[in-house]
Amino acid sequence: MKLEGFELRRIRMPLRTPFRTSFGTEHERDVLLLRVVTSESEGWGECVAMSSPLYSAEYVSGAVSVIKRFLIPSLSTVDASRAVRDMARFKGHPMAKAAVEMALLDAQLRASGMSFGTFLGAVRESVPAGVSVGIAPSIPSLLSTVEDYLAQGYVRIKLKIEPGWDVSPVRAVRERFGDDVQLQVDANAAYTLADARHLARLDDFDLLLIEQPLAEDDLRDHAALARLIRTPLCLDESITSAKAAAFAISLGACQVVNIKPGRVGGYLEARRVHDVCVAHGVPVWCGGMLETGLGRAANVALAALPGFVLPGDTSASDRYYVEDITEPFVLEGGRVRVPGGAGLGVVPDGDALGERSTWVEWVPV
Ligand code: OSB
Ligand code: MG
Repeated sequence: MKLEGFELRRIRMPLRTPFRTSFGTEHERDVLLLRVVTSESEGWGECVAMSSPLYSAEYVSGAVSVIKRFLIPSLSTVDASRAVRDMARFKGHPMAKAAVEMALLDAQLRASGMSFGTFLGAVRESVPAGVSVGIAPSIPSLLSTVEDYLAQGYVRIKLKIEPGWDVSPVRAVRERFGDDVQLQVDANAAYTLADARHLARLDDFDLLLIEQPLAEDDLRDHAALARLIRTPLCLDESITSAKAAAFAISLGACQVVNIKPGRVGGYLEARRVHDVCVAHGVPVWCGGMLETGLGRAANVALAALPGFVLPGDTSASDRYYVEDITEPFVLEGGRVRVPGGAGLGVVPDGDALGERSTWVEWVPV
């Protein structure tokens, strides 16, 4: 199988409702898609970098640049694991590398007729769906959003928190919806160890976990915090590789791990993070980055691996977008189905892509 080139495309995906986190408010997603063309098949990759470097150092225009200038020219083969080794000499840029890897894996798997799920080692045909709820303008508005998601069947609610929006929204959700709702919070690194006493107030609400309370590079402080609170500590931003996961676990910096393929450089590394966590008895769940149906298809396949014992941010398409670019992922009894077709098992709709594209460029290999 010969590599012919990559089509890079940016599409504009307006979010159904603005998504506010401790690092900013997203109104629409500027998504970079890759379509790799080989002599035998095509494959799709989605880059999860956001417009601005607020969640991590990467951003869409930077990803476009590094993919064109360095990653594509470094590739010697269609084979995805070989490509990951080719790209490894360039430092950083895991989200850009993950998008290239995803496109190659998809092309390779479509050519051989195998699904992402089968390739990765999925053991379930569907996965339970959680939903990530942004910081709301008021408590009543938060409660009506959560009520709507629970009515749709989401089996776990994650509240975004920040200083000034933490204990009161959690208390309000518990008081209104009861103790049976699986509830967790995500701070996106908005606190410091000096907030430990305040964060310990969340212990009263029987949360599944608190996600990334402190800075990305603050593993020692996370370990110290874990000794000061009872709520299990989960890391997102800090887990940049399987090695980082092993280190964080050995330090006592987390009891749970959020796995996002983009953040760790791809699905192959994501599977290694899963394996390391399983070996240490650490539960994992699949995070999200507001993906379109393409990234969602791959995430849902990953979330079907045996160590994913907590519901992920693997929501239905209509949680994010009025219209997805693929067949929409829908909630069925609180679960999302793992596609069974070759590769990702979904393809983007040509018309939808055309309408949403803001930029396209063909890069030959
Ligand atoms: O921290 O998990 C996060 C979205 C964008 C960037 C970071 C995060 C998130 C989410 C939403 O929480 C996850 C999703 O539903 O895709
Ligand atoms: Mg997070």
